[in-house]
Amino acid sequence: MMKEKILVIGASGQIGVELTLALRKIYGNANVVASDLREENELLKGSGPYVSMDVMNKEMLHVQVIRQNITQIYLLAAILSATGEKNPNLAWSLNMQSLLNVLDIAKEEKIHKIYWPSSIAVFGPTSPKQNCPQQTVIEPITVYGISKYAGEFWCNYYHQRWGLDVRSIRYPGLISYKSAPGGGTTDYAVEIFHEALEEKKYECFLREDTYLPMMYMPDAIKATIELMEAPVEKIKIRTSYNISGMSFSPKEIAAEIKKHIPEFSITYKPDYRQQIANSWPQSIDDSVARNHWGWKEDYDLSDMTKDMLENL
Ligand code: NAD
Ligand code: AKB
Repeated sequence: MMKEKILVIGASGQIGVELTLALRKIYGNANVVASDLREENELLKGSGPYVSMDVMNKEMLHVQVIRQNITQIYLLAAILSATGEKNPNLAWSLNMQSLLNVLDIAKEEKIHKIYWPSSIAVFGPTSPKQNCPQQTVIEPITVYGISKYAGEFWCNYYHQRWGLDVRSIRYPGLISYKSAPGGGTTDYAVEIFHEALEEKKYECFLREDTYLPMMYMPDAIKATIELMEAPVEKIKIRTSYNISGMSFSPKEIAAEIKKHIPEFSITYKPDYRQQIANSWPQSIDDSVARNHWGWKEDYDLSDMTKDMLENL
């Protein structure tokens, strides 16, 4: 078997920390190089190599790939939906250029596998709201969604034209307790747990009936690793796979938390993120990922809530 050396870009972020730790368990600490623009996350310290790096600096990225003998890249650096609407130019430039830098270097250096996440944010108001299929009308209205949709086609292009093995998942909103979320519309579903434990109340920035597709982080990590380890002939979608975990509204997650913290209360003060949430599907059809590489989630709303409250 080929000796793998993995570079995780954006390793100090919400997904990066947990994915880096999971990859280190599989491939060995020394074989997974974490990198980020910001400082190394506390949870990563002492667990393996860390390089401070701006993915926009293509030369520096190229040097690191050669110096560290990198064979696989996981690109997680991005600006998410809510922050993206505050600075659309920056979101477009980071989300696109980081991907093009990685794809170009991967092509030159014969990196044999690349992971780049897309998002349910590719879907827009004209996509089906319920059980949104893998292939459907896709007209995103956020700069983040536009960048993810364009990115999907760049991945497909590099695969078709140069045979790069780029794999991708359209993550739903991710819920985790280890590292904080970084400026998304679904972040309320993480904040609510912290506030429930600390303040016994939470003011939600989305309306009570705003259903969104969500997933617990252990499922997202499992999906990512299973997708990356699947035999190449099973990966037939080279844009990005729909995957689904659960769907709920703020009212439903609040009711679930109340089962464990009876004094918890929630109020609602929708802001600009409501419009973003309204443009996304409420649930996702992931039957293609299930058929192609055997995707199946482990956590529903009740399991996730219990586990979050136990671990926070
Ligand atoms: P995050 O914001 O928590 O982490 C991103 C990391 O990238 C940060 O640590 C940041 O410092 C780093 N970064 C930013 N600019 C950089 C640069 N120029 N060079 C190097 N590093 C840089 O984001 P996340 O939630 O971990 O998301 C990771 C990926 O997954 C993103 O592509 C995101 O779009 C996608 N995704 C996330 C979710 C979610 O709910 N978290 C859902 C769908 C898709
Ligand atoms: C966001 O809300 O921007 C992210 C996502 C669904 O991509 N969590």
